[in-house]
Amino acid sequence: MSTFRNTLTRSSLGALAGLLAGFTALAVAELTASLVRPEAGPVTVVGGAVIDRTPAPVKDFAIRTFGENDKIVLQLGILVLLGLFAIALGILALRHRRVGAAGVLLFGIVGSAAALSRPDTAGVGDALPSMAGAVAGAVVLYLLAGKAAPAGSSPRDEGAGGGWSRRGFLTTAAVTAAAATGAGVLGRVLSQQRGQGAVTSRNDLVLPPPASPAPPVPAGAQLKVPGISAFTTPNRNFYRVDTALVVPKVDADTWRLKIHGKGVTRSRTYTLDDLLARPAIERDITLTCVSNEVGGPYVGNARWLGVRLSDLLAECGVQPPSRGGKADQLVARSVDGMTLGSPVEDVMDGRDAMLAFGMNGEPLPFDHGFPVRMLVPGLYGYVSACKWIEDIELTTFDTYDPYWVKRKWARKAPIKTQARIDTPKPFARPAAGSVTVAGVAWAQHRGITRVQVRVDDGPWQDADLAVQDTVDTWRQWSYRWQAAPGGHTLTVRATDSTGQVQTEQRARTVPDGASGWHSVFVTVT
Ligand SMILES: Nc1nc2c(c(=O)[nH]1)N[C@H]1C(S)=C(S)[C@@H](COP(=O)(O)O)O[C@H]1N2
Ligand SMILES: [Mo]
Repeated sequence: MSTFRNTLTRSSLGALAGLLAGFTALAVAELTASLVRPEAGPVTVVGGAVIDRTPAPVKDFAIRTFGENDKIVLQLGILVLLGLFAIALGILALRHRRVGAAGVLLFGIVGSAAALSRPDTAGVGDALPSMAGAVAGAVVLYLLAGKAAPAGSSPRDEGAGGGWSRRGFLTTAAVTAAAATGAGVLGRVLSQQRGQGAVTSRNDLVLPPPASPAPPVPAGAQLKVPGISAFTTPNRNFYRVDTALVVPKVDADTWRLKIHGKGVTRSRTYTLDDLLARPAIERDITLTCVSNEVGGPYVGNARWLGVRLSDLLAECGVQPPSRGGKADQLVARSVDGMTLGSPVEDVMDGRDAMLAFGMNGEPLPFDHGFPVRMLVPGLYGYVSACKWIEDIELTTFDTYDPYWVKRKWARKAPIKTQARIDTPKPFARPAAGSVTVAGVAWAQHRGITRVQVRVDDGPWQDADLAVQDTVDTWRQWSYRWQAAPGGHTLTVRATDSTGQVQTEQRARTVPDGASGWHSVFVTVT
């Protein structure tokens, strides 16, 4: 009995030693990362490497299940796993100190490998945080295991600290915990300070007045129906989809954009001041994510300020393929190594493809790509809307597959015509009588010309369309329904200006966007 109790207490000492070693490793790694590159921290690089390798259906599942919290869930998952391994290594180290310590080093190697495998790796320096953390963790585990092990229990691993002493163990543990916490906090503070230049550059940015302003949003574009989406999505509510575990903080003063590649006769590099000095265009554009399910939330509309992309391309000598240009794919690359490919033809066909630096009257928020992002009306975000852009390469679809295309998503992805019911909400219980059914419909760059609503299996009825802002924005609609008591299914479908009626055919989001009709079930009381 007492042996059993001894084993139990010793195991918990081992577990504690393991957790402390893991905590020290992470804290030292974060401190090192704050000196090398905050994005090279072990949880960030391992999380990034997991994202890079996540098959499209799993990524879609994560977005469906966790929504925009998917990244937090991923990081928590990594921490929990690390904690469990740390406990196991701690208990192992009671008997085999060197093996336990070596196990910690192994995690350092895994972290370093993950760091070097990221598309945005800045070189071997990125391996440093994980390695430094692992060495610190291994030392802590070796020392603590020595203090926790009874003298002579391990014939081969008799270190200087051999021999169980409660006071020795607890003192070492407390000192370690305090030192690691200090290192971790210092790392956080230093990382924050690194982003300070970017924050200042954003605060100091004065947006130019547009040479080509967007007309005011027509009064009739926003319906006064409770529960309908705002026509212009406020920045704080604008959906965010990207692979960045740490939002890049780019200093506008040192930011550069390079345009180069096939068919570029004059390769050029632009500063933000270069772009701000050009005639600015202001445009309302609705952005949609290919991962948006039918009826889903990953769509938003904003007023963007920026410069015409086709002007810059023309300045660099680029011609669209229809005029003999050699490149048919424009690959945009961000500071975090993301690549997105758009058809050169679409970007230069006269639509308002732009490099934006303003969003709804303020500089781009960091989450949405500060200082500059790309936008192409009519294309899903993953083939057009590069945030934190720093490089544009003209190439061909035959020779280069960007990030998502390597992961089974389509090379070309125009936005599919969609309509969404915003109100009533699913499973709402409206009172019988007049019920307003309303929502939004979008078919960017084609425009919405008709929206129809169906109650149960009844006939399609025309909804009232709100005033159209532009063909590049979504359009609101409403339908006054005389609701009879009981359960009812409301279904909506839209028609775009090409006459194409939104297909009933259900498609998953992979590879080129979801299709099908949005339905909502309600119980009229
Ligand atoms: N650098 C970078 N740009 C990116 C992405 C990304 O992961 N990294 N995601 C793209 C995708 S899939 C979409 S839908 C849009 C979303 O833009 P938002 O987050 O501003 O809404 O950004 C695009 N631009
Ligand atoms: Mo997306």
